[in-house]
Amino acid sequence: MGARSWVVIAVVVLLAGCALMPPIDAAPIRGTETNHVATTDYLYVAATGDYGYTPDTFNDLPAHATINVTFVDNSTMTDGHTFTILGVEGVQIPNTDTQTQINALAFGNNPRALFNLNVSSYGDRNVSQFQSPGPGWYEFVCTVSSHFQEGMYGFIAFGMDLPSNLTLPDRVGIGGSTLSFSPVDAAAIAALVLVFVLGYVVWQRRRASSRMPPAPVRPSKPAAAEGHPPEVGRTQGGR
Ligand SMILES: [Cu+2]
Repeated sequence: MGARSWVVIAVVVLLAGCALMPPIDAAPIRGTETNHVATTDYLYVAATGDYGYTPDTFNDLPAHATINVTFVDNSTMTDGHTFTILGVEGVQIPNTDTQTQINALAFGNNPRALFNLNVSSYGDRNVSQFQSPGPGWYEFVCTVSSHFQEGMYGFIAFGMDLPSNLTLPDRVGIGGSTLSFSPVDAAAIAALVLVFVLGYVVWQRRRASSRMPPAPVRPSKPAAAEGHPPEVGRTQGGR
């Protein structure tokens, strides 16, 4: 075979290779994949020091999918926390529910909880997974004694968004702060601040009044303006 033939073969092979290769700058083909039909998804949630979760709402996670959960303890509470997705669909649990009622929902079988993961101390991090149900929304709670009643709950929706009329706990320092005030603490702090402010105002007034000389008596005689400072208490006729 001559050199010319080799060149022809090389060009043919090169062209064939290019034809078989996918175009480099073409957009990735996503097919029918959307959030709703993903087969796996990841969820990251942290327990906070104010009896909260960050985030405390999850919208539109895929239904019928494997959900990988990472649960982190960002609180310094010594009794730990749980991330427990209750099995009852489309219901907000009243926050007047007792611990016994919460335990029945979380550990009973009517219906079974979707998922549970625990953390026990600050910095603790646990990973697990579960199969999400069909479209619907659920409440998740902390089952550690009294944490739910303190407002440790949130909501998660699969294959849909959460309804807009859910009430989330009104917490101080929501979003990862480890500061927390009970209503009694807050009232005590407010009272202290009030006492301090009142004390300061009274002190300022006393200081001002003790510094200020008695109001000068303005002389009515024009002569006073010519270099004879008026003497308080002396009458005009005394000169
Ligand atoms: Cu908790």
